[in-house]
Amino acid sequence: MTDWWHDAVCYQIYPRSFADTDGDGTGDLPGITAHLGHLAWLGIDAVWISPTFPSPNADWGYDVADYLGVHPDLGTADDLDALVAEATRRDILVLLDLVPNHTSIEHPWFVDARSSREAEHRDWYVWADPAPDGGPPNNWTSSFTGPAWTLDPTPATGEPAQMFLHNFLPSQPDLNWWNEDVRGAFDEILRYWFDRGVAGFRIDVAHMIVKDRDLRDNPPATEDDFLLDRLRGQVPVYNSNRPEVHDVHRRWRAIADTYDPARLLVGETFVGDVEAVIPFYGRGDELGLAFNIPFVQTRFAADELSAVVAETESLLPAGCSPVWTGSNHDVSRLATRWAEGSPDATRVALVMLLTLRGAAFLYYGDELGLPDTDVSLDRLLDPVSIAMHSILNRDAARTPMPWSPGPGAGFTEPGVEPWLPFGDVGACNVADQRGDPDSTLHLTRDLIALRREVADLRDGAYEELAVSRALWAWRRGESVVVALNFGDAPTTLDGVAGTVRICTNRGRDGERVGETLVLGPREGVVLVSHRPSG
Ligand code: TEU
Repeated sequence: MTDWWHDAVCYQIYPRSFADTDGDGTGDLPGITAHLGHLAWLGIDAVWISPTFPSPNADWGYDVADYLGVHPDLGTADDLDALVAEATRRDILVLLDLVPNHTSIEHPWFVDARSSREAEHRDWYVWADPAPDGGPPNNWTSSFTGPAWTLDPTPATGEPAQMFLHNFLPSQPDLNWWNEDVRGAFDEILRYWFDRGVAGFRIDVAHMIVKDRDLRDNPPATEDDFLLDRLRGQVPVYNSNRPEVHDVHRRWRAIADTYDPARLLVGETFVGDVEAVIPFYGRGDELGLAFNIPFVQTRFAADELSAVVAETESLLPAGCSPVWTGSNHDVSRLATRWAEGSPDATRVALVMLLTLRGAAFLYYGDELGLPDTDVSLDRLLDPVSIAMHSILNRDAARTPMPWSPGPGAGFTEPGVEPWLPFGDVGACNVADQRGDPDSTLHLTRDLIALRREVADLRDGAYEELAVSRALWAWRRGESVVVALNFGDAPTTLDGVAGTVRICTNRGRDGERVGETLVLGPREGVVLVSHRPSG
């Protein structure tokens, strides 16, 4: 039997920014529950909710202080149960966001760990003596730049101070995944949520959790390396993507597979090339899906995107599905980053995401073609963006969902200042787009509905038909051809026939194509042949 996620359309919710029901300017879990109707109407199979756990919010929830709780800003455990129950009633699965690489500095495990070298949880984290000169024990840098080690003040016991490892902020100490008790604790965390009806987890930095046991130095980056590695000046050979991480993924998958339906583990496998993404699927016995970050980071050009897809398709083991996404809470939104503000290009991107083989993840607002919001330096709340504001603005993609035009945007009560500023809610909102059959929202919904209707869009093999700088066309199974024109000039594709079921220019829906498909500038077409496969 095929697992449910192979062709699923999932939807990432950044919970602080989805809908605020208690008028404090911050989104909450009842807000998500209240808007499940929107997601059911869209045809979404599952939601991934960015961290919901108690957290001091040094990294807005990605610094967890209690893996079994609910952040009071977002609601209560009962609110989460109610959300899962209502989602289940609407056939929507709920994925939470697990952060196993590190905890908050305020997690009771770390509070205990730093209290003494003899503390029960000391070895749950990665500690090392400083180098003889007092500096860090090795050259590892944090993913957020700067050394990955912080000296912890001498414990009250008077023992000499040691340094703890943090691959992210100093307030996010890395767990020690060589410790069997850490592994056991996370087994229990998985089971706890799976037993409560949670359908799976997005796993934060899934590739990074196990570190080199000997803490060896990383080699320097060269010109050929991944951009982030060049910025950090080193390739994270020893603090990331170690071979032993796969043991942990297999262990989690074994737990996930004991549930019915099987629980999904979708990894944030933040690696620089496609070849490195594939091993996270194992032989179908590791992560159910592994995010394809190279695809997200590829420029919006037919030849470049198609190359990533072709490589992914050629390397993935049989029975495994790719997963495609264009936006998330760490990058600029696809409407801005890929489409550079062009609504037509945004629509082409949505056709691409929703018609490639595999699972698709939309980020809240993608269904509207929502662009980034210009969040000025004085309004930034993400510490990483504040520190790196000349090159990074993660808050630009984390601003409130525009449900309607006017004060409050349907996100919060009129007059309430939202936690991050609104964008131009008059220009882009759910209510207006619901009323307009030509809108990007209706396009997204119709694409999802077509996936349900045409079996080849769910499980038909991907076969590249044509690629140039501007044109990318592929077949799905016997009956579907997708053709996207990324360019500014019209183009043609010969040798295809069928009915235009969906065109980004909706006026062409229903057009019959005999032999040659003509594509206008920045136009995408889903053509279904007259022998539909079901
Ligand atoms: O992201 C991991 C990660 O690699 C990114 O932080 C990336 O390096 C950064 O955004 C620069 O572009 C995950 C979460 O998605 C992110 O929100 C967290 O800040 C991070 O882990 C730490 O938990």
